[in-house]
Amino acid sequence: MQKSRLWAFALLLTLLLALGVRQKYRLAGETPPPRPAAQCSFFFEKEKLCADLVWTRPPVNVAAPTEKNQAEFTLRFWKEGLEPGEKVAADPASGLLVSLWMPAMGHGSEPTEVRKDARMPGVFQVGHVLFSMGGDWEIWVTLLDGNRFIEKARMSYRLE
Ligand SMILES: [Cu+2]
Repeated sequence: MQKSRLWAFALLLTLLLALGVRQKYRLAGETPPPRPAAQCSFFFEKEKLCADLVWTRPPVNVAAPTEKNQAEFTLRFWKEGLEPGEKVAADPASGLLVSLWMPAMGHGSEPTEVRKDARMPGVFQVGHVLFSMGGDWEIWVTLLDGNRFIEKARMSYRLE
């Protein structure tokens, strides 16, 4: 009597464990991998390309900004590697435009200067970033192939 109960218990436990393991695998299989868009400042859907922005000279909010108030940042382009979370430096299309836009007021700002870092693949220095006023801005990065538009992506930026 006691022994058969023990067997029944062991069988039940085995079944439950097996089910649990299956469930775990099924769930893992169903969970979509995190989209790169969530991990980078700019995500280019068509090119499956990410770009991260790092300020090297952060913007300052001044009443009448001039040349000496200009900000600078580094743009690093990358693609997802084979390992999860792996970032592989990748050069984007041949041309790159970076522009500033204030959507609420429908105006832009002065053109920026984009310079390719010759030593490192996928790295660009962007200078002459001059926000003409405080508030909510967008930074747009446009990929070009020669003069042909490929795609663009934006990042929100608030200048306090
Ligand atoms: Cu404005």
